[in-house]
Amino acid sequence: MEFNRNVQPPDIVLPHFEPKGVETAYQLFMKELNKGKDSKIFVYYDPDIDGLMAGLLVEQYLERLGLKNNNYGYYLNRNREHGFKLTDDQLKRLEGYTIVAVDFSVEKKDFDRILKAGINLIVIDHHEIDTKSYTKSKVDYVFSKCSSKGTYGVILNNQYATEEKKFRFLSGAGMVYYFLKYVEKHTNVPMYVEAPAMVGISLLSDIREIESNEARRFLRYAFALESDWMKFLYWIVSGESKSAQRFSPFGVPCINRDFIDFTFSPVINSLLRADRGYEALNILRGNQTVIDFMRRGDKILGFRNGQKKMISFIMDELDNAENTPGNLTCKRDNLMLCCLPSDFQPIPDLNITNYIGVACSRIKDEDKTGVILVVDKETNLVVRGSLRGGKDGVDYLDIFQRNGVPSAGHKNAFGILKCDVTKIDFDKIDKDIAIAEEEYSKTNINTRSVLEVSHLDFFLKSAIAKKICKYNELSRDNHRIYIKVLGDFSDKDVSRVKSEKVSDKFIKYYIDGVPVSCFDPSLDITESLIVIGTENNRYTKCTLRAGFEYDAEVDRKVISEKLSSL
Ligand SMILES: [Mn+2]
Repeated sequence: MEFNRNVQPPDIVLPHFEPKGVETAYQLFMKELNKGKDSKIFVYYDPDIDGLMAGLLVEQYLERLGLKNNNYGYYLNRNREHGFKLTDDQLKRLEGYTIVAVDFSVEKKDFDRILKAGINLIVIDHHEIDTKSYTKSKVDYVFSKCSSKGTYGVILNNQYATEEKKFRFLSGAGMVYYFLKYVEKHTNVPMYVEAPAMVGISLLSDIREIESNEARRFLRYAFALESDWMKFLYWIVSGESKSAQRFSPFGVPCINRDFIDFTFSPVINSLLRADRGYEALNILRGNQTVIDFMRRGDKILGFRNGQKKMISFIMDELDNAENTPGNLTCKRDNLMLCCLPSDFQPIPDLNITNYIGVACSRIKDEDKTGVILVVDKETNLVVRGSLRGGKDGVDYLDIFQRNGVPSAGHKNAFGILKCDVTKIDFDKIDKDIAIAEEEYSKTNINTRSVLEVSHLDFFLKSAIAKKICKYNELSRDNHRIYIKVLGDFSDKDVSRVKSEKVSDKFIKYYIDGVPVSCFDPSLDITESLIVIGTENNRYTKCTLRAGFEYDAEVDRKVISEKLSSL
C-alpha cells in the first residue's frame, strides 16, 4: 500500500491559515533538515487517532523530503497517556535532535528540560495552553531559547488568544497540516494527496466542532478522496475483504462520517486502549499486507470486543452503586460520577484507566456529564480520571479548575490528574455545572428541527431524506434536521424497518418523547431511507451513505420549500 498513487485530489479549495510562530518553527525545521546526512528528527506522537494522524503527516512529509530512516526516530506514550514522558536519561540520547511534538501540550518544566538537554523543540498542538507559565519572548506565541546550549523551542497552537477564532476547530493533525503547508510553500515539495483527508478524519475522531465551512471542506475532502490508502483503511478496519470491491456503492467512498465514527475510530481506539499503539500506527502507515491482516484480523477485532466488555463492567459499577449512601459513585442532577478502585481489573491484560474516557462518552450519549475516576483505595489519590461534558460548548474544564481539581485537556473532554478524591466538592461542581449549562442554553439555540409532512411519495421521501442525511452527516447534535412523516406507511416501509436489527445504539435522541437514533452502525446505511416507526409518529432515519451532491448551504428553509412544494 502506498500513499498518493494514481489519484487526483478532490476539487475542494481548502482554507488558508498561517499559525502564529510558523516562520520560527519552519526555520528550526529547515535548519535541521539542511544538515543533510547529519539531520536528526524525532517525532513525538500523541496516542490517539488525531495524534497518530498528526505524527504521520510529519513522518510522510519527511519521507517526501528524502530524510533517511537512520536520521529519524519516533515515540508514542504507552497506555494512551498524554504529555511528554521521556526521562532525563532518555533525553540525553536525543542530544542534537530536533523534536517535533504533536497534538499534546508540553508543560513548561518539560519544555525547559528538553532545551537544556541540547534539543530543539517544535510543539504543534491545539489543546488549551497555559501560556502564563511560559516566559514569552514574542507577544503572541511561545518561543524561547536556552542560551547555554544554543537550542530553541517554539509552540504553535490555534488556541492562543491572538489566533483567528475561525480556526479554533482545528485538530492536532489540522495544525500540523498548516505547518507543513507553510513548509510546502517554501520548499515546493508537496504533501501527499491524503494529507487533508487525514485532517478530516481527525476532526471527527477528536470530536472537533465541524459546523463551519472551513471544517466541512476537510470533511468533504476526506469523504471524496478515493486513494489506495483510503481504500486500504476501509477494508482493513472493517475486516471485510469483500468490501474492498464494493468500495463505492454510490460512486463515493465509504470513508464517510458513519464509517469514521462507528468503525474506524472504535477499532483504532480499541487498539490504543489495549496498549497496542505501535500496531495502530503500523496500520495507518499501511505497513500491513492482506495476509498479515487475515492472520491478525481476529485479534484486532478482539480488542474491540474487550473494550465493549470493559465499558459494560464500568457501567454496571455505576448502576449498582447508585443507591449506596456515602459512596462517591452516584448520579447527581447533572453529573454522573463513578469512582473505581485502581485494582479493578475485570479483564486480564486490559488496563482499566485506558477505558474510562470511552465509558464517559457513553454517559455523555445520555446528555449527562460523565466523570470516572480511578482511585487508589489506600491513599484516596486519583490515579487517572476522565470527563466528557454533557453539552458541547460548555467550559467544564474551567469549572473543575476553579474548584481546585487539577485537570487538563479540552473544555468538554479532559483528564483529571493526581489529587485527593475526598477533597473534591462534587456537590458544588454539580451546582456550577447547572449554572453554566443554563447560561449556555440561553445563548445557544438548538437548531434541530423537525419537519412534518404527510403522505410522501416513496421516491420524493427518499430524495429529501438523502439531502437531510447529508446535512446531518456534516453537523453536530444541535444542528440536526429530521422529517416526521404523518399518516400511514405502506407495508413496504414498515417491513423495511422490521427487517433491520436496531441494536447497540450509539446516540439516542428524543423528539417529542420519541426515541430517534442516528449513526447506528448496525443498520444497513447503503439503503437510502430507513423509517423508524412508532404508534403515531414516524421519523426518517438520518443516517446513510449517499451518492448525492452535498450542498453545504442546504438548510431548513431549502428543505421546507421542497416539502411545501410536494
Ligand atoms: Mn487532538
